[in-house]
Amino acid sequence: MKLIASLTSPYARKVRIVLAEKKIDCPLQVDIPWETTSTVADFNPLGKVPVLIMDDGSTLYDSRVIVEYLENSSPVSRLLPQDSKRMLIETRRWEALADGICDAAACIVVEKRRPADKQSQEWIDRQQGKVDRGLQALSSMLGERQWCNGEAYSLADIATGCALGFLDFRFPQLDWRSPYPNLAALEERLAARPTFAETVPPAA
Ligand SMILES: N[C@@H](CCC(=O)N[C@@H](CS)C(=O)NCC(=O)O)C(=O)O
Repeated sequence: MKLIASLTSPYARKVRIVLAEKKIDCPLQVDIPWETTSTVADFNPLGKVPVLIMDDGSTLYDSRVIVEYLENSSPVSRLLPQDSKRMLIETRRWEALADGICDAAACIVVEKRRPADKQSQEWIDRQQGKVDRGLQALSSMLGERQWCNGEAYSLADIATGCALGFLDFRFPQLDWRSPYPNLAALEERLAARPTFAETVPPAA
């Protein structure tokens, strides 16, 4: 098995953390899909990372499918609730929300890379609204609990931590910690885990 990923992708970071938590050895092939030398489209027609290349040459994408596959492949460090369908679906909803915040944040990054006269402020504001409402929802869903969904660390925490880390990486000026101290405390707990510490995006 081999993972094709960029070191800055929050979706790839989620998969890398899941691999490390579950102690699954998987070499990493770094590929930056925006570069002309990228070969990721040979493995994923959408041209996006992460992609998991299986031993038989078949491929898995996107990150949610890869995570599901990994969770089903190894009983080590269960990251999805096993005994409650309701908790399982709620964990997936956390993941959808966290990934959706990353989708909106990535749209802003891409838009701001366009020449200034081609950028749409309306589009940027629309995406920013998703980020802002997403953070508000994460915070109110977390409340005073230690972990996102239930009493145990799960994929919900991993996805949320990767989204918060991506905001810090791409928008260091965005102060989400002051309005949402419960998310700040969660992020601190997550940052202390080796799997998070080892996958922090490199300085741009
Ligand atoms: N839903 C996908 C999102 C993947 C994604 O958007 N990856 C970005 C990197 S952060 C990418 O490869 N973008 C290249 C492109 O959109 O062409 C997942 O969860 O894997």
